[in-house]
Amino acid sequence: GGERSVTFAAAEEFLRLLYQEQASDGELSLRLNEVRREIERTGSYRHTGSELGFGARVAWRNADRCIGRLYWRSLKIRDRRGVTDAADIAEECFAHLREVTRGGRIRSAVTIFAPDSSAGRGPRIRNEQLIRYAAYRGPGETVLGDPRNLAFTEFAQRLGWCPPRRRGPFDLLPLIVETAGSEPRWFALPADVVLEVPLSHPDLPWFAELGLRWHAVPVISHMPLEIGGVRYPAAPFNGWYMGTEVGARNLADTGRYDLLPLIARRLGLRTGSERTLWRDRAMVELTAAVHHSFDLAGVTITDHHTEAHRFLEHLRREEAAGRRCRADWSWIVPPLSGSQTPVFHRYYDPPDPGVRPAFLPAEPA
Ligand code: HEM
Ligand code: NRG
Repeated sequence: GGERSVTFAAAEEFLRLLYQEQASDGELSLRLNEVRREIERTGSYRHTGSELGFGARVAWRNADRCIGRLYWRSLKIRDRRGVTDAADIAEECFAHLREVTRGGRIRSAVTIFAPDSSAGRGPRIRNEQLIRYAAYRGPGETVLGDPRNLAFTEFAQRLGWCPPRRRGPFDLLPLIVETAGSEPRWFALPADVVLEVPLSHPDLPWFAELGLRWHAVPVISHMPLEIGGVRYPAAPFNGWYMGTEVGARNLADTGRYDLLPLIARRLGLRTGSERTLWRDRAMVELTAAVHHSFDLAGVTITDHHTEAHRFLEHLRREEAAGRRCRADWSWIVPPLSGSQTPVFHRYYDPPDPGVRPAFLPAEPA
């Protein structure tokens, strides 16, 4: 399964959007005829470079959970549709990381591998992000590492990946690539493609001794990209972090690193009663430490106050362009001090799962 043919209707809807937004009408009918014949003959069609670029940028523009959409036009496209061997795909993911990290001056990019077609399934990256930390069970109910990645860590081990001799809370997981008709293969991330930031706090000297860290670049790698009816199952994309993602979620959620009780104790807060707001106070200091540390390391990061204003600017621009901008309130509002940001105090055109081009929900593993 997984092979698919493209409907002309989906191709036409996309090409009309592209020509409406950026080209003349004369060429549209020519291109439509060409694509219609190609679909009849092969069951699919090949996007031109500019169609691919426009499609990927509009998929970002359509990402209703993303607060960072103001810069959707600046997405860099890495067209790697011709790369099909698993080892070469892994190399291209590493090259993506090198090209976007730039010592901390992060830029946004997407690498697009082969689509699903009647000729066969495109490749899949089984990681949810290119860079993730392993998780190990025990003793008892405890977990070492990022509990979110327990199942993935076990999967990697079943494929033959071995954790480092001394297991730690921030061990890098391997990349796992699956190509049509083959077993998934794992590839260790070369050390030089992963930039990490050790966490310290501007006024709390003990904070650095906690040994916390996080990786500089989030690269989501499990969301298929769909453009004009064509589905690209491997299209890893990245921007940069907003501090709350790390400080108020990854390191704070009870199902993740769950660090607020530890930090609150070190802050000398009374954790016996919820009403002292020890969780809230620890979350603020942890997120401030994330901002401070990324700044110190010269790594691009944004904060939720700045980004909320930028997002409202994005809404104004989209409205001025005569477009509707859909947004998912529950994802747009930051997990810290929501009501102190302007994105909290309004509603949005609601998400519509049928909108295309789009980054689609991950396929079940
Ligand atoms: C989600 C910020 C770039 C597509 C998000 C979220 C944040 C965010 C805070 C919510 C994440 C969460 O709560 O887990 C940013 C920032 C960017 C950026 C600061 C800096 C440039 C991008 C780019 C793309 C993108 C380049 C695609 C080309 C998405 C998508 C989601 C998302 C599809 C939803 C992810 C999901 O459903 O799990 N973004 N983003 N973003 N963003 Fe962005
Ligand atoms: N919360 C996730 C990342 C989700 C997407 N966030 C971005 N995307 N900033 C985490 O790893 O914490 N991006 O493309 O920049």
